[in-house]
Amino acid sequence: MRRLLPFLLALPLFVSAQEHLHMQPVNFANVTINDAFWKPKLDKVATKTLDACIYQTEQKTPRIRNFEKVASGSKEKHEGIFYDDSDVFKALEAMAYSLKNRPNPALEKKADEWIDKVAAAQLPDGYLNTYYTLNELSKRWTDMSMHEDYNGGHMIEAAVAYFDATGKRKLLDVSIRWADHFDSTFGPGKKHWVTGHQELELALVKLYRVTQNHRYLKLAHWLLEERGKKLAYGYTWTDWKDTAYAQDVVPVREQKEITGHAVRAMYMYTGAADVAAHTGDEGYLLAMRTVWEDVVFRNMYITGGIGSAGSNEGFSVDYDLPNEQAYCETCASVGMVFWNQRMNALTGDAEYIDVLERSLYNGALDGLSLSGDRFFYGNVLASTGKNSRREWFGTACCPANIARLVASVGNYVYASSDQGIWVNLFVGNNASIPVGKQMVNMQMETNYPWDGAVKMTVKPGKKLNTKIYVRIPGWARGIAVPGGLYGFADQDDAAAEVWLNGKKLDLNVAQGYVMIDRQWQDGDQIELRLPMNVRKIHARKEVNADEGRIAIQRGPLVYCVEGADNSGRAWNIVADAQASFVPAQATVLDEPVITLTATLPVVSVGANSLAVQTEQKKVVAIPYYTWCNRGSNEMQVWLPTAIRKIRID
Ligand code: FUB
Ligand code: ZN
Repeated sequence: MRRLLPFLLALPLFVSAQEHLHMQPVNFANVTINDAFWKPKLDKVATKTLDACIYQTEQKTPRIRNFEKVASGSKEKHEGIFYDDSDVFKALEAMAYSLKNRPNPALEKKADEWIDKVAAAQLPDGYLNTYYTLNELSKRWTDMSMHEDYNGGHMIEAAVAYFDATGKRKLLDVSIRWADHFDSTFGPGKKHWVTGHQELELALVKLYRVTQNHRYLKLAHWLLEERGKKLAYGYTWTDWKDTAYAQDVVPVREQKEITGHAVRAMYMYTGAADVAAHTGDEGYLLAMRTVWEDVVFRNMYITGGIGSAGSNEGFSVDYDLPNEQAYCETCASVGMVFWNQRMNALTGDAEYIDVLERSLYNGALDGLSLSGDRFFYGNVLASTGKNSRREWFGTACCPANIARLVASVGNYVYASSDQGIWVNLFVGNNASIPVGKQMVNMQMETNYPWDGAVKMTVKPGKKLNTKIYVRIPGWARGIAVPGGLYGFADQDDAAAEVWLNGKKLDLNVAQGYVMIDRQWQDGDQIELRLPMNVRKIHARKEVNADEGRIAIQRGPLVYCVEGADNSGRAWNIVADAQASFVPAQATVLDEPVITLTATLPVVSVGANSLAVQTEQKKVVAIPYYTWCNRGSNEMQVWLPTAIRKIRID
């Protein structure tokens, strides 16, 4: 028992068999991040982002007030938007993760205060929704588009996270009562329901895992099965376009194409993958792979962002990936991280982590300012200077979403099973990883994403025969992205290297990993050396927006040219194919970065305004996620390779 105790203590409070998973992601609570890239971001979320969320939720907007009104029996109406409750819950979830990373009694007190207010707003039958309770209770559960389920789902996610972080059950009990209320109203032999904004599905699986109550898993499965049967058409969705918008045209297991609202889609496929992890539903897996290919092969930005159209906050037609008009919501990139993690765990294939890494370091991280308290809702890939990071939004789904993702980023570093350990992301950390019945300590030291050297020291405590799988990113093997939507425009023969205790190993890569099978003992060392040459990328010819242009990438980071480093201009630069970009250490505000500098043709209007002139100038590119932190100014990710594509006005 004494041997088992550290293992039990290191596990999250709840574990459940997910029989059909290839491996289980290692919970962030087991992964102490201590590197120079992510650790300051975790700290910034804890000190700045959460403060911003709390201030906006409690003081600047009526979100908390709505709960207080319900609790006090006030006759006042709901203020704000019908899905505002969800922002309270998402902020609570981020607070929970942050408390686990760095205990903070004042933050915990604030969370407890909010939870008391939420609990006081619950009706005796378990219903909880401030919009309907204050405005028109008799109409509750009459309109599937009204996010009652979405709000409930976010409450469940917050409850599970807070219970895990603090052991306190109050919000969990509220959520159980809410879920029981939902379960008593909807389900086989009861009323039909198609979630208007998917979210509850994945949340119910989390509730199942913590309570071990099978009813919640069945309910999640049932909700997924309700889709695509036209149950909401003519009732909630009155236009066929709306059914595509909500991924409700055909049943989930028959879906082949990505359609509609990007965040809805991501949350739904995440939920479907979670259900499949328990049920082994092959239909879901096949459908998700086909839809995933449609996303990644034809509809994803180079930043890993998705959902190019503002009209539906989602997907339009294949290869329609405008840069200046990109919608590319932060929440959609967060959803890409969720879904790709699940796909990796179901299949054991690292190409999902390639996509996850791209979305995380680029599309998602761009949503959070370097100061930690400003946000992007949409993440354009080109700007004429009209974009700015904002303190908050009317629809404020993104701020707390990026906060909860960053605070729990440790979730994505490792996965394990009784067969071994999978190293997915390269983040300096000290981790306790369950392998069968043994806990393995793993220390990772790295200056990634700036440097490609990753040193891992393995300490199993007692000798252990097992496999360690080290991901070799696709971008380090000549694969810019799975499926070839983007490809490298240049040749680079530098290859990744894996060393074990000072001896170089053959690079046999299967499913994106190098596997090392041996008897491990304390102090064994794996070194990964990733080639960090600057790479030029082009898009498939079908992507009109990127025609005649290249993007720049180094390691997992996509770069952009911003006016702040280039005399205010970013649209008058020609990146000829021969240009060579030289890395240099620099800072963007207080963020240490590697910038890339090249001497390139820069076009400007001559003194007499009658002619243009082209001069060779030093041009600086910065990591995309750091742009627009020095005010609004021009920016481009895709640089023209010919003068006919430049803009000098
Ligand atoms: O509807 C709730 C959230 O608001 C969605 O996920 C976002 O796209 C925004 O519309
Ligand atoms: Zn959002």
